[in-house]
Order: sequence, then C-alpha cells, then structure tokens
Amino acid sequence: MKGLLVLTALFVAVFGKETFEGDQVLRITARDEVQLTLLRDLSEMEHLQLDVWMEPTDLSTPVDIRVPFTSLQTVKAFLETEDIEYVIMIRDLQVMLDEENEQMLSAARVTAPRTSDDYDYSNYHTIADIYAFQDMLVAENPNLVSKIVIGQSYQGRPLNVLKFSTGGTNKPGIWFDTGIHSREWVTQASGTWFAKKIVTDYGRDAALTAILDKMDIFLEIVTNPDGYYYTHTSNRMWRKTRKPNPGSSCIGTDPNRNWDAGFGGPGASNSPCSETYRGPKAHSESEVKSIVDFVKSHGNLKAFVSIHSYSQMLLYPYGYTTTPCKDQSELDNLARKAITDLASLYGTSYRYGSIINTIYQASGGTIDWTYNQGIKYSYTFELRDTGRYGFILPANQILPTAKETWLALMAIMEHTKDNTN
Ligand code: 0X9
Ligand code: ZN
Repeated sequence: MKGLLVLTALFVAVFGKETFEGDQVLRITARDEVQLTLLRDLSEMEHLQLDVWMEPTDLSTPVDIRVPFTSLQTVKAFLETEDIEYVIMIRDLQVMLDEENEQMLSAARVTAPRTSDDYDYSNYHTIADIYAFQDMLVAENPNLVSKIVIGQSYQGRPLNVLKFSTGGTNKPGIWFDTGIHSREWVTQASGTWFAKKIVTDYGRDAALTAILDKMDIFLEIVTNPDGYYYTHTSNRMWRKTRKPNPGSSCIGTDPNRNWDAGFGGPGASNSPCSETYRGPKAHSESEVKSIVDFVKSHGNLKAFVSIHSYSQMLLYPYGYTTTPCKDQSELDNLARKAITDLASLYGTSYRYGSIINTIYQASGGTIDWTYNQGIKYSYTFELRDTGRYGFILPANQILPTAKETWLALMAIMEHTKDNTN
C-alpha cells in the first residue's frame, strides 16, 4: 500500500498530472443498516483507494464513490455479492477531465484580461489568474476594495482576503470563503464573480448599498491555495491541504475537520491517508489558523458563510452534535428564505437544515467553530450539482450557479444587517 502511494507520487512528480482513465463514480444505495456498515467498511479499505465524494446521510440517501479503474472489478463484485444497489454516475472520469481541460485551454487562448471587465467569469482559472484578478479589482476600486493578507499557506502562498468597505473603523463584518476544499472549483469561480458583483452593485443596487453602508464584507476566494494549485498541476481531485504528515506517505489535512469544535470526535478521521483527516491537532493548518486569528482579532463579525460543493444544500450548525444550536429556529427560517430566493432564478432546488441532520456528522467543521465564537449567522453552502458532474461541474454552469447563489447570500446579508445594531 505505502509502496503504491510512493510510486504514484513519484510517477506524478516525473510525468506530470495524475490521470483517472477508467475511474468511475458509483452512486450506491444501502438498503439497511447491514449494507450501510458494509459500505463503511469498504470505503475504509485503504488498498482500494476509494474516494468518497458524498457520504450517505442515512438509509434513504446514496453515497457517491470514485472507484479507481484498478479497484472497479473488486468493488462491483463485492456490491453484487452483497446485493447492494448501485448506478454508474460517471463512466470514465478522465473523459470528463479532458473536456474540462480543453475548455479551459481554449478559453485561456484569448489574451490575459487587463481589467476586471475583461475577466472571463464563465470559465475556470488558475490561481495566478485569480490573484491577478484580485489585484485588478483593488486597483480599479481603491475606495471600496482592499486586499488583506491574513497569513501564508503551508507552501508559502499568500492567503488573500478582499475587504469591501465604504469606510469607518471596525464596522460589523460579513465573511465569505470559497475553495477551502480545493477541488470544488465552482466555488472559487463563484467567489470571483461575487467580488465583481459587489463592486458593480454598490451605489446602484439599493439593498447591497445599504448593506455596505453599515457593514464590511470580507471574501477569501482561494482559501486553500496549495490545494488549488495542485488541482491544476497534478491531481484534479485534491481536496485537502498540502502539508506532509510525519510518519506517513500521505499528504494533507481536511481543512473542514481541523477546527476546534468537537475536534477529534466522530465524523472525522485520525488517519493521515483519509480524505477527512482531522490533522494532528485543532488549527494545525495555517490556512485554518489564519482565519481563526482573523476572526478573533476582528471581533465584530456577524455572519460567516463558508462555501463548498456539491449537493445543493444550505446548512447551519451543528455538524458535530445533534444538540440543536440555540438560534436554530431563526437560522432555519432564514435558510428557507435564502433557498427560496435562490430557486426563484432557475428553479434549482436546495435542501436545508443543520449539518448533522441534513448531510452527515462532521466534527471540527468551520461553521461550528465560528458559531461557537458568537457569530450567529454561520452558514455553509453546498453548491451545484446533485451528482451528475459532482466536482467536475462544466464551466457553462459557473454563471448560473454564482447568480442564483448570490440571491441567497443577499438574503443572509440583509437579514444580518437588519438584526445588527
Ligand atoms: O464533508 C464535508 O466537509 C462537506 N462536504 S464536501 O463535499 N464539500 O466536502 C460537508 C460537511 C458539512 N459542513 C460544511 N459544508 N461546512
Ligand atoms: Zn467541501
């Protein structure tokens, strides 16, 4: 097992990108507790190298698993023997990745944008493009936008946060982050569009103007820069940070299991090779710690929205415990309003509720920590889609995704504004 991982790493280092030829994404539905347990055991067999894209919530919901070509026969034989139902969601992942790559390359052939008006919001971009975009936006709107570097990634990349402010000191703040899981590309792409939307609407749209006159908005678009870089250069399916784990050949920690909220409890792994590895200790990842320090030093954030994909959900705390959070009914009502507004644009349907009841138990998650810090309006999104493309959402869905999500964000921001002194 170790040998195989080392070999793969070596191969990638020498020959470039990891490929996924013949890999399939299976949607598997357990019929009863016995089958669910069998599935959990299966996904923990390290030699199969399974990549769980979506865990099961309960018996009524399926699990999506990327199965490497070399494990397909074993996994399918196992499912058939145990009489567990499955369908193939993605027949050959590499075919989809090739299409995504071609689309990106052909879009990139046009010359680099010189202004944020020329930026191609309808395609995926490298980290260099996004960082350049941020600088353009700041240069074009010096009285509204500034860039704060809240820290450095493990590999030394800046952790950039755009601050949208009409002046004043330590106004109440609203935080958005995208891309803490690097492979969730539609989130960084949407974040870029949100940034442009804010500067476009300020002074033109009454609701956004009222929000910005009272509150500052902070937006971290590339929250896991090392991971994002890696998804472009080496492995499109990378989720975690890129910090090595002493004593293991497996790299990285799940930055959405690394927060000091139920840290170490069920719903996270203590194995460095797991996609949900919680890390050696809470806030061990500088990408997480930098936000922790920022939140504490700011001290006046009223809303915190952490944006993921996929599965179309709007979630509030908690993820680590079934105990309802004390603002549950207010957060639930606001979530309903937000997803109703979201659906009004293209009819995209979202589920909503607490993390643990709606998706699955997850400990050490971002918004459980921010909520426990006193940031009442702590939400997390899972953007499009529901699994047809999963993390490889085609670029032609970026704009519709960003636009519909914006309506939900506006609902959350307006409510926050109206309920902040
Ligand atoms: O497992 C996760 O971290 C989230 N799903 S994802 O596919 N984006 O990885 C779900 C956990 C629920 N909590 C948050 N989304 N914060
Ligand atoms: Zn995620």
